[in-house]
Amino acid sequence: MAKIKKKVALIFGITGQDGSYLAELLLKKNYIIHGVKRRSSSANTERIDHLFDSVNFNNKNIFIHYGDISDGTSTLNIINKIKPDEIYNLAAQSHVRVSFDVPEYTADITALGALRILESIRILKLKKTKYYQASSSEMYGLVKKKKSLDEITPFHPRSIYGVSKVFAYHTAVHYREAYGIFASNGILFNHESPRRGPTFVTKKIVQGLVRIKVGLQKKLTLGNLYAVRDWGHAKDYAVSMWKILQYKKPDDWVIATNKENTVKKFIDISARKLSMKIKWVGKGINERGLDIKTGKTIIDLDKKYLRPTEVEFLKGNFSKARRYLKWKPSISTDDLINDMIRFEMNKYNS
Ligand code: NAP
Ligand code: G4F
Repeated sequence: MAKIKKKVALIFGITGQDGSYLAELLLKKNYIIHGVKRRSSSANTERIDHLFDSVNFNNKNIFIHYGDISDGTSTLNIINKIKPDEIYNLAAQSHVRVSFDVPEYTADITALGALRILESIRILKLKKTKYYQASSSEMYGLVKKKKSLDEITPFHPRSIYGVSKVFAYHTAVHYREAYGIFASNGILFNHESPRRGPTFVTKKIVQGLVRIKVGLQKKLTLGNLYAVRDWGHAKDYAVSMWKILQYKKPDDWVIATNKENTVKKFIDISARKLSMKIKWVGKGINERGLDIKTGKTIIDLDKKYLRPTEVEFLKGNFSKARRYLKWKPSISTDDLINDMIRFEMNKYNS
């Protein structure tokens, strides 16, 4: 019987939240996976270490390469060596607030990084290689009407992170139109998980409240409590990335849950699940959350967590993905929070 050739995927950003879930998924789908890791002073592979001894058989299906998407030569060399069937570009300076502090660096990685990968595909004439761009709901930025946003809603980014993602989005569309490259955008709304980086708001809230609960921390300091986000689970969103590249043609897709919550609501739900009840007092930057049982302040605000320009409202309409990709979220925001709390509590329940 003829042997079926395994698909080969190359993941830029494999050490990140999404990269780790995507790698897990593709290994289960029998892919050979190559991941690009940038050099850092610590190992920084904790999100993918488990893949080397469980899902993977004798480490023959997953390979890690040193590289950096700020380095066009290394990016081209890696792509040339592997000649993958699918490239997932998940690499980015992905923190919106940090992009106000390091705008030039953010643009280099988040915007030009995408261009470097697409140029490599073009120069190497890899006609069969499909490209996935991790586009973001941050591109919508200043929305005119607080309604579900879709593939035709105009972009008005509010940070250099958002501006960089708009550049990368249009670069993918351009390489598709100009050179016929199979380049698709997943416009993903916020997605979280136990593996979320510690300075993103959901992880900061869950980690902070759990540490307060077990007596390791006194209070949690945050920024804007009234921003609205559409929070899904990263595991579901990894499935959408794969589906986007399996679709018959390259296209652009909104991936979301179409549910909205404020940061404050996320805190209240998380606290309730931990049997903590919060009473909110004060206004503006002086607003505080008191633990009803003890009367002590457990949440306060600091201007340093506010952004010069905020994205106040994000909710996504994923009808197109539901109809054509047969994708829909399977994990509710409630279960996302349960998953995140369970993970944090397990650190202290031994
Ligand atoms: P993340 O956890 O911050 O992961 C980012 C990944 O990019 C990490 O593996 C990081 O490596 C890597 N990276 C950073 N700079 C690099 C460079 N110069 N060269 C090579 N790799 C580099 O982000 P995520 O939440 O998984 O998100 C994945 C992608 O989706 C990002 O592009 C993000 O902007 C986008 N996105 C995320 C969301 C969301 O809600 N999570 C929504 C829409 C779009 P280190 O581990 O070394 O830092
Ligand atoms: O968790 P965040 O930092 O996520 P943000 O800015 O929405 O960006 C995330 O989602 C994007 C998709 O829309 C991705 F493209 C991007 O890579 C990233 O994954 O902040 C969420 C909201 C913001 O409105 C922020 O102002 O929470 C508010 N917030 C309030 N206090 C805070 C804090 N955000 C952070 N990070 N830290 C706080 O203390």
